Amino acid sequence: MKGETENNRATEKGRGLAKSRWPVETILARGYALAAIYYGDIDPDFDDGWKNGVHALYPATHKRKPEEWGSIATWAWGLSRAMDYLETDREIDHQRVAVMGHSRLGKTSLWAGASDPRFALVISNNSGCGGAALSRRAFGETVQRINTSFPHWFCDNFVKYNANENKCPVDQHQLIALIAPRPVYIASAVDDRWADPKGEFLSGLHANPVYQLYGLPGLPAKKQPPLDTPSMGSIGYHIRSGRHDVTKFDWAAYLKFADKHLNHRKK
Ligand code: GTR
Repeated sequence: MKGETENNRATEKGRGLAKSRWPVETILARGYALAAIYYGDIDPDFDDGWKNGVHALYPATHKRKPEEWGSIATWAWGLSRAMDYLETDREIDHQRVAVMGHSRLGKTSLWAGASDPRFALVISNNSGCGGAALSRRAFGETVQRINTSFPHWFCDNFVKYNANENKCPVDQHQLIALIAPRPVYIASAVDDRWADPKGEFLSGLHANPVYQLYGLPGLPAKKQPPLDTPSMGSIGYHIRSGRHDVTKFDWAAYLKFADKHLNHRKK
């Protein structure tokens, strides 16, 4: 899923600025196709009282309920609609589609993967709070912080857990577990403390019991691996050098993980 620009709206000026995040030639050379979606086309990333994006197609006939979709769920819904299309495209092997997103779109790819089992593999790049990071650690970005900065991202019920994470009956390892038995990769960056790399690792680790119910290995690393050293079972994880970004190192790991699980060369 294509990431945001500086002011969260696509502009001509911003076109191509993040191209280092998209090593298209490497991806194609490995035998994969790549489709990118601009998330603002599904639901623009600002709080407008649910009037823009696809929300306009679902006019409110009732008062919005506290469990109704926020923007992250809307973006994930858009990914499922893209999958509807991919299922009709004979050039695409729709049984081996991976979904990948960075940051707020890493949160989105996890939710798309959890809610739509047609995604055969799920990748979260530096997704942080509301993505792979455990909320209960309240390290870096907290539930209160994210709900304050981005009131449109989650359903209104999430606000109940502002500075009250322990009252929430679930945490993000359960989001990872919802993807089981399908493979999921969680990537952190060491300087991206806002996203809580340790909390991202722990949610992978604590999803293991569910993968084990399927007889699968889950995440092999029992403690956070050294820098730049991916650990790959049915759950993959790495913490790489550097900041909040998507780099060649990240893609090399994703391609290796996809080769391992999607086995695309042996048809
Ligand atoms: C930050 C936000 C994070 C992350 C990031 C991004 O401002 O606090 O949760 O999603 O934006 O999407 O770039």
